[in-house]
Amino acid sequence: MTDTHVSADTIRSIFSAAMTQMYRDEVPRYLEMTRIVGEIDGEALARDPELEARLRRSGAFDLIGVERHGAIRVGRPEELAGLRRLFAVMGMHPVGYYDLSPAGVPVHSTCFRPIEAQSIRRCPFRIFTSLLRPELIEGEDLRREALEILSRRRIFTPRCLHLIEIFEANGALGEAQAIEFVHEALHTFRWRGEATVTAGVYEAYRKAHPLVADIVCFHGPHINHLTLPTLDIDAVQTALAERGLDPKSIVEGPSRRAFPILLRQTSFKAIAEPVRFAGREEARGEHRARFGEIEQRGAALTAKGRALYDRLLAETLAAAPPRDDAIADYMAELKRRFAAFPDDAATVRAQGLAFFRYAPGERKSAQEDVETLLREGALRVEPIIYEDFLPVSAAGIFQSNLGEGGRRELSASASREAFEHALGTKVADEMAIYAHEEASSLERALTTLGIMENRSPMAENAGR
Ligand code: OOG
Ligand code: NI
Repeated sequence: MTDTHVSADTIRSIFSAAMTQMYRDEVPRYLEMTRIVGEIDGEALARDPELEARLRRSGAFDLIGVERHGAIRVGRPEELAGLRRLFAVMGMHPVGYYDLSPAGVPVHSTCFRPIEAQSIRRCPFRIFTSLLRPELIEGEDLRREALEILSRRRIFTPRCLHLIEIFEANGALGEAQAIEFVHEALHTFRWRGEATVTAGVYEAYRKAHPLVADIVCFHGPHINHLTLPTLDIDAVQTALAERGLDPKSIVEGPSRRAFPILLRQTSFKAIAEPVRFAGREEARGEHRARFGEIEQRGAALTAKGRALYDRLLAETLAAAPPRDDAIADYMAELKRRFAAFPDDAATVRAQGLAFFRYAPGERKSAQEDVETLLREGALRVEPIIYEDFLPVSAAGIFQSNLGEGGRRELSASASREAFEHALGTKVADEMAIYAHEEASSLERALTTLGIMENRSPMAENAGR
């Protein structure tokens, strides 16, 4: 090969930029949202003169306005396995298993994402990917027909598959190949405004579940949303409503906090897009699936922190369900319940509720004890940002974007083994990734300080 090799991080960056361009063209409202987020981030920076310096220190400044994630849904196990190979070219690997059936959504999911902190910093783009569970479609005929319809489609171009094979054989792509790969891969995620089935068949699936129709009735896994980060999600939420972009009624996740945890997100509701149906009469109609999302991320929680989060959220939902006519009650209840979650870094860390990254500080110290080093400024600590998703939140996203009828009661247990079998590999455990990052950062920092530590930082975190 004469071509110089391109890193996976670079290919992901090119892909993320191309995907963004495509989505802005396909969904103009998304571009409108991008402008609003830009204005609000600008105001947030102007309001708080310290903010820029803080963001620059953590590396987050350069990622302002850069898409964090997108989401797709596929129908067949082979399609999921193909996506695993495609995303691997871009350094995106399956992390986490999400069972959406408790929320009445007949899919299970993972997130293809970069894993190393350095890679995330270079390009944070990830794709939340769901696989249909046909066994949860109600109605024997619909179930059988869905498999038949899906078996007829091919979601990757032959050239894309060939380039994936080249990558797998050589461990890398050359420059020209990388550009071509991104171009070919985009075809898989493009919206074509064309159903593969008749209007009647589409309607049958839409009635069964709007999400099933979105998966079964089209050429492939069109990108269903992209997500921008923001510095002030509450301001974006207000602005979206003021400018008529029709946001969901609540910001999902915890309430606004001094020490942000996990993530908060909101979106404008799915827009109606014209669709041509198959069949002689070339019927036309519309399909509602695609939206734009905004997120603001906080610290990754340990198992202990997550359990506390889950309990407080469950209590909130039980006491004041977020009904459209009672949003203020829900928000007030959320704030009240989450007062039980410590809201400063020191307490969160002392109680082992979140993961932290350590680095050598500016001062020198003769001490060796971590807490003493921190107190004396020889060691610094910052929260590790959560890079994954909330099952509850994900389910909320599905529902509020599918209109009426998006919610069904599904009695299905998680089916992680089946998912991993389809995927062709195990999904990585996100908790292990955060724990490893915390432990290795501490080890590196202590080594840099010249402290020979015998105790293993890993052991220190065990059981969290
Ligand atoms: C994915 C929903 C999950 C999020 O931000 O929680 C997600 C989907 O609608 O297909 O992206
Ligand atoms: Ni999302």
